[in-house]
Amino acid sequence: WAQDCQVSSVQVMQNFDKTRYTGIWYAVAKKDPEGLFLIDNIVAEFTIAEDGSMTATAKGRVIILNNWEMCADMLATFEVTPDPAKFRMKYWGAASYLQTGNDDHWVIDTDYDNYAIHYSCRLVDSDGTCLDAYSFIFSRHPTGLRPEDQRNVVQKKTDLCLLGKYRRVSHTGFC
Ligand code: ODT
Repeated sequence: WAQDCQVSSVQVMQNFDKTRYTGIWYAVAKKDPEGLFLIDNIVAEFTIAEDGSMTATAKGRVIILNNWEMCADMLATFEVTPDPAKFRMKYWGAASYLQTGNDDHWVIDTDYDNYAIHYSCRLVDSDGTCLDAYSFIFSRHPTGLRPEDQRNVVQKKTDLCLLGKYRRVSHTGFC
């Protein structure tokens, strides 16, 4: 059985519970999209608003205007879709010169307490595979993934056809 790498057949988290997903997540690994934005020291915090919708903030080290290194303060709102683990993420920066966008935001897998795997395909090719994806591996622990979660994360990276395309995200206290 060969992997088809079709974006439309990506398996996402079953019965995703956005309430259990709230709180702080540390990015420990990242597959970058074209035009890398967040480099490292990436921390996201998810909240459920009063109306029940999911929102998030994120910080991370970025380099803008060719050579200016700074800590980006980002905000996002999430629009629901018929699949509870698939959102549309509208995002913008606290400062106007930061990136804005509207991306798919899929939760591939999480145990809510230790790890989460996020995936976004920005551009689907005519053959149904992804031409420009990015993906975050999140941990509740700034030190990284627990050894017992690693096997599962490797399996999901493989399922996403992204094995070997991630880099480690360091946390040095820059942000
Ligand atoms: O870094 C890149 O190259 C691509 C990522 C750009 C989008 C970052 C926008 C973050 C907005 C605030 C959101 C928080 C939650 C994030 C969870 C997963 C990553 C998008």
